[in-house]
Amino acid sequence: MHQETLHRFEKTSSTDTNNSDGWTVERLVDLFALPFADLLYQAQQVHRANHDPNTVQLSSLLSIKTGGCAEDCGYCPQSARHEKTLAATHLMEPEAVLKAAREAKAQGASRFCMGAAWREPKDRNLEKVAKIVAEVKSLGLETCATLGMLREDQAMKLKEAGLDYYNHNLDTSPEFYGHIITTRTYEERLRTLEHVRAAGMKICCGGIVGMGETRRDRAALIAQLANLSPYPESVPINSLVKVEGTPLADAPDLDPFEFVRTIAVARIAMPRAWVRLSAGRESLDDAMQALCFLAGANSIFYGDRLLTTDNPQTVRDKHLFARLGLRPYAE
Ligand code: SAM
Ligand code: DTB
Ligand code: SF4
Repeated sequence: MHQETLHRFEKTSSTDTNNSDGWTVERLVDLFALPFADLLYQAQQVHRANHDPNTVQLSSLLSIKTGGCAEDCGYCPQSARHEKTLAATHLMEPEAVLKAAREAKAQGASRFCMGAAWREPKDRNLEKVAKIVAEVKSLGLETCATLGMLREDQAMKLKEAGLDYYNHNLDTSPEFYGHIITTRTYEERLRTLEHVRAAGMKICCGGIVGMGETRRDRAALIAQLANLSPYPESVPINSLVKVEGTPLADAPDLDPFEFVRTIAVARIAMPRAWVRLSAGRESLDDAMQALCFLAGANSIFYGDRLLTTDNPQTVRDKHLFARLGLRPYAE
């Protein structure tokens, strides 16, 4: 289907984003358990009914404030509570952020995502970020930020500044969550998502697989996401990047086919979302990435760095897109 037609459809159809019949964990576990070919076939059908299957959206990331974070997220190299910690930086100057945003745009990114290692932003920092957001937006890029927990008035300020998406992940199932993070609750995360919605922004919310969770946990994460009403417009599926010095540095490897299955189940449960093949592409070979696109991933992080770790080089992604006949999404 042509992209323009799809977008008109997106604006007029709201029924499929509400999931009024709900997704149970059981139903999603059953999808996970399908033979691989059957699962991918279903995911492809849903994908093709809702998206141009040869278009992939490109989001570039920048860490605008790195390290020294008060939270204890077990996967994260930016926590100040782990054995090895990254040096904490100040919030970047607007001009340096804009330079990175211009470069991302020149490389073909359509969305620019700014990340800060905060539990929550202080009001004076939020003002600074809001100004940066307005300037990035004026370059003609979609904007996204991930700054930790937000109050509703803070979300309103970001919306007024021109922020399109707010990223705040649920990370894993409610049951497994306490094994990974103890300094903020699942409920608090859900509350931030409510504030983002109330402010009228789009939600970018997903999680991480490969942290030692079970398949049922992966299904339960997707159930949480899919049953948000409406479900997130953007769903990043990260594969754990194992960073030395973090508690999860030695987490057992996850079978890459299970990662592909997670993407397929997310696609089936959230037909219209951008499902992003997110962190962890450095450890997936080209064939595995192609399977992720077949399973319904239609967005990637694009650019040589994620926040603090490496991502595939842009030249390599351009080559992969050419080999697969994929085009970057452009509005
Ligand atoms: N501090 C803010 C917060 O946590 O909400 C924003 C930045 S935080 C780094 C954004 C997300 O990056 C986390 O929620 C997590 O899902 C993801 N992330 C962080 N470290 C990761 C890792 N080592 N592997 C995969 N994903 C990771
Ligand atoms: C998301 O879900 N993944 C991105 C983004 N949202 C902010 C972050 C991935 C971080 C990977 C580890 C790092 O580079 O520090
Ligand atoms: Fe801090 Fe975010 Fe890292 Fe958690 S994921 S330690 S909140 S930067």
